[in-house]
Amino acid sequence: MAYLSKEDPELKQLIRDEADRLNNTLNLIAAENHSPQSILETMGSVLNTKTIEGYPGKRFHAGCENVDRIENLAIKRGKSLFNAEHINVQPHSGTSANLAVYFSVLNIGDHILAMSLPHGGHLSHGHSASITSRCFNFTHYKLDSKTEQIDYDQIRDLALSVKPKMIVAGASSYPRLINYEKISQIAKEASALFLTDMAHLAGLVAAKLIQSPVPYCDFVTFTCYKTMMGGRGGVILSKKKYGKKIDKAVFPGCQGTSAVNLLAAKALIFKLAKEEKFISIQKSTLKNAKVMARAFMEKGYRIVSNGTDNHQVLIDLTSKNITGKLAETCLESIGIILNRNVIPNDANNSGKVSGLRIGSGAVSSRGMGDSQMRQIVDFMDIAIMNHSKKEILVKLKEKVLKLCEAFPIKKTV
Ligand code: DSN
Repeated sequence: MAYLSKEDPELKQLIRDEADRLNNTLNLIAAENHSPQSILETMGSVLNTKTIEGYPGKRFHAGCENVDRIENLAIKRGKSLFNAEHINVQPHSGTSANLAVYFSVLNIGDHILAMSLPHGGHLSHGHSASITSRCFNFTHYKLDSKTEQIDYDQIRDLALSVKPKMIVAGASSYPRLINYEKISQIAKEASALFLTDMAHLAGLVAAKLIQSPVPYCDFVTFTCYKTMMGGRGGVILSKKKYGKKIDKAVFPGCQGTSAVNLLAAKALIFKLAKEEKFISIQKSTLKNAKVMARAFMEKGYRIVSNGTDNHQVLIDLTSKNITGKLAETCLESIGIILNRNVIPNDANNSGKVSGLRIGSGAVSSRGMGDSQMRQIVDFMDIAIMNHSKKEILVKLKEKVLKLCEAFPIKKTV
């Protein structure tokens, strides 16, 4: 950062502080990951300059010969990685991608059936605070209250009674796998289109470790920075017959120019995702989540749905006499970074919630394995049980730092 150091040392120091924070803490945020240095280089490159309204070969500004090749490379690699008939790599984010899918084939006021946010769904799946709920008429399905897993009969009943134009699967907080085939059958029976938002799962799908929704869906959206480990931004996969509508909905429907540096980072991560290093990080991500879930259960914690099939573990703190908010703050004080999370049928509706969501992606990409996961669970348990005892927290912070120092953030996948 030689130029930044000279021109804005204050800002440079803030960026350095953030790099130190990342290195010196354990990142258990399920929606984050450490990207390879080559992704950071690509995002910070001269590609930042170009304005690219339109699509390769059909732009509204001159000088696109190189960026056309970059977008085409991202398209080719993304289609091949996910075995998709059509791909649009321009969405700025997962929410932009979902909005574009809705607007590509639906009219304002149309009905959509999606997962309720307190049961794991995302804001852009029709939460009342999201613009999606002001444009479309959402009905939400909930999890089965006993298994805390998706209740496919409930989805079918709602689909047949509400007759939505679209059914949305996918979640931001759901530790289990989704039966896409079953939902696609329900969608067919109800004459609804089927969108899966696999933002959290894209890396695991790319590594072919869990079922891909692509064969079963009309549309699949995802972001590139969670398990996918790439740069920021969203992607839409679709059946070929919706390709033109999707492209029109992204540009000019929902966005102007896209960010070429991010398109290039997408092209890069789609290449790296086929390599053994990426696949082995994804394998360890799955294993590490299971190890943490088991370790918490052995210590008497209730884990929502009693386990995990992906990178997430959702802990119910109700019996531990601490809110999600207080646990999040206490863990942050020892260098363990995660987020409080609402759990299904959360009794704590004060905004402080009863759950913690943890994700195994970032610690796995640092190279940590079974024994580090068990150590992390030990640290978390001691901190939660002693959240008001400063001297214990100070000692834990030192131990977390030691663990971080043994596993520096790697610069390559
Ligand atoms: N969807 C949000 C999350 O899961 O935390 C941000 O990506």
